[in-house]
Parts: sequence; structure tokens; C-alpha cells
Amino acid sequence: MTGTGAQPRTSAGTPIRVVVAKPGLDGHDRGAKVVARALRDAGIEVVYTGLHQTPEQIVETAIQEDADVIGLWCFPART
Ligand code: B12
Repeated sequence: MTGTGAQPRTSAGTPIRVVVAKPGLDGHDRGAKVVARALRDAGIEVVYTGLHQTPEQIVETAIQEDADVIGLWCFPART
């Protein structure tokens, strides 16, 4: 699937960059990957950190990638 319409931009006119991050020790990253794909399909630039990130690593990635938004996924905890 590909996005439709104009690419969303920040107020500065640059493409929106999002870091989707997965802190914690579990391996439940399917939802984060679904969200990352949906954002990409909408024309947003996405960096997915992968599993087992510490808060410090996530912040470092966001700085290095010049991200506008950090999306965090915590453990689902549904029974
Ligand atoms: C698939 C799954 C797995 C897969 C994970 C595969 C993967 N790569 O993600 C596997 C088989 C590996 C797995 C393993 C385990 N699992 Co599991 N798993 C599930 C299951 C069935 C579905 C989760 C899922 O993928 N849903 C589909 C996605 C698309 O939905 P979602 O995660 O909710 O994401 C949506 C939103 O939450 C949101 N969202 C998600 N991420 C993000 C990020 C951002 C930035 C934003 C904005 C939004 C957002 O948008 C998404 C799309 O709508 C759940 C049960 C359930 N019904 O949730 C159990 C569940 C989470 N698992 C559970 C358990 C216990 C385990 C194990 C410990 C089992 C075991 N004894 O080995 C292991 C842990 C292994 C590990 N290393 O972590 C329990 C957790 C219970 C608890 N709270 O303690 C659950 C709830 C099942 C249960 N009822 O017991 N699991």
C-alpha cells in the first residue's frame, strides 16, 4: 500500500520524522511495526528502534535522527 495526498510536513516545512521505540524486555513489537508501517504509508518518515531499548538509547536515537516525535510502545498487559 502506498500513501495518498501530500506528504505531511512540520510548521518549518520539513517532512515529519518519527522515532517509534520499543522499551522494555519483552518481544511484543508487532503493534509497533504496524504503527510504523501505517505512518510510512501516510508519508511520514519513520525510524524504528528495534527491541529492548533503554530510555537513554531512545533519546540518543531521537537526537541523532533529528526526530520531531517519539512514539513509545509499552507492554500490552491484557489478559
Ligand atoms: C503476538 C503475541 C506474542 C508474539 C509477539 C510477536 C511480536 N513480534 O510482537 C510472541 C509469540 C513472541 C509472544 C510471546 C510472549 N507473550 Co505474547 N502475545 C501476543 C498477543 C497474542 C497479540 C499481541 C499483538 O501482536 N497484537 C496485534 C497488535 C497489532 O496489536 P497491539 O500490540 O495491541 O498494537 C496496537 C496498539 O496497541 C497500538 N500500538 C502498539 N504499539 C504502538 C506504538 C506506538 C508508538 C503507538 C502510537 C501505538 C502502538 O497500535 C497497534 C495497532 O492497532 C497478545 C494477546 C493480546 N490479545 O494482546 C499476547 C500477550 C501480550 N503475550 C503475553 C505473554 C505472557 C507472552 C509470553 C511471556 C508467553 C510465554 N510464557 O512465553 C511471551 C514473551 C516473549 C518475549 N520475549 O517477550 C501476554 C501478556 C500478559 C501480561 N500482561 O503479563 C498476552 C497479553 C497474552 C495473554 N493473555 O496472556 N506473544
